[in-house]
Amino acid sequence: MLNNSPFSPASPEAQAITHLFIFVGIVILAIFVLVATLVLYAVIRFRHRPDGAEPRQVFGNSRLEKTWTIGALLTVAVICIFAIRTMHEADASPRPGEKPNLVIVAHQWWWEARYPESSVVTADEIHIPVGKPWLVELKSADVIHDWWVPDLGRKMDAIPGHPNHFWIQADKPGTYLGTCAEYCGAQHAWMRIRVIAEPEAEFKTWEQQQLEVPPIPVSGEAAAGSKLFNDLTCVNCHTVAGTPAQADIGPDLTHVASRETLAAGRLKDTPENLGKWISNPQAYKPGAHMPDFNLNPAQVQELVAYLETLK
Ligand code: HEC
Ligand SMILES: [Cu+2]
Repeated sequence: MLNNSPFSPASPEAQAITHLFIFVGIVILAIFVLVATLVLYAVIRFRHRPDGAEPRQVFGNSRLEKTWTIGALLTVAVICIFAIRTMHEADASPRPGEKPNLVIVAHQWWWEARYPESSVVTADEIHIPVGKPWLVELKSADVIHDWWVPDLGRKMDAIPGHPNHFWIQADKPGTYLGTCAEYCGAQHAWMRIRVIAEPEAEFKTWEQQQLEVPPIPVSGEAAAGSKLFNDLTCVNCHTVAGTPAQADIGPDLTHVASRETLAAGRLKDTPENLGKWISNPQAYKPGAHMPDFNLNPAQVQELVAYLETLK
């Protein structure tokens, strides 16, 4: 059915939620049909007639009243039992002392992803191995955000000063899309998530590649760009492994050229778009916390040449 919706669950947690959603939907539909049928019946059966005769007047029927009171109670109780069961399946709490496999930090307006075991750091595109339940610790660097990748399970708020935990798991390889689901300021709509689930071997290859420290270019435009990157204030906000740039106000750029998108899904990651973004980020994400540097075209070209070496 629809991809990236509550109808295409791709993990046990998402499946539990979908089953509850469908079950409650059926109960609601049954109640609606019952009520609508009774109303329709009453409208037709007791409609105004030419002879003006009144139907028999009834004042209270304790058997009927008891039936619908108990019926409603039972319905709510059954839904409650299913809901509690789903909460257990979709929201299992970590065992005490269990370390997260992934730490996700929500920022205005992008997602930082840290892999504590391998020390990989990336942004917006989160790779996971297929079929493994991973414990995620979710934090916020500024305001309340909300993690939501519908295919992979529950929504979870990212609250400043209060880490939350959830499980992430994908049954099949693929790219699962999600987005911030709690209004968090100007660029909330461009705070997209891509979860890329890969077979273990591919995941390990990706991890190894992310751990490589890109060589510092020594000649040509890329070298000039690398110098510019240090001289301009890029280093105050970004990290590039193996260089003095070690800040995390903006996404880690160590492997920016190996990502699919830029600025949390706003642009496809191509050399041309990299140039457009650094020329004027405010044109693409007004309000984003990266200033417009009024770079001249030569500077843009050099910076892009440098950023393209960061595979
Ligand atoms: C004041 C902090 C700040 C400075 C200075 C800064 N950036 Fe950024 N940068 C950011 C933030 C924040 C983002 C994420 C914006 C968003 O998606 O909302 C970003 C995003 C980016 C991206 C996209 C990365 C991705 O994975 O999507 C690139 C490339 C980039 N910056 C390059 C640069 C370059 C080159 C410079 C220097 C000319 C620079 N930045 C200076 C804060 C900064
Ligand atoms: Cu948001």
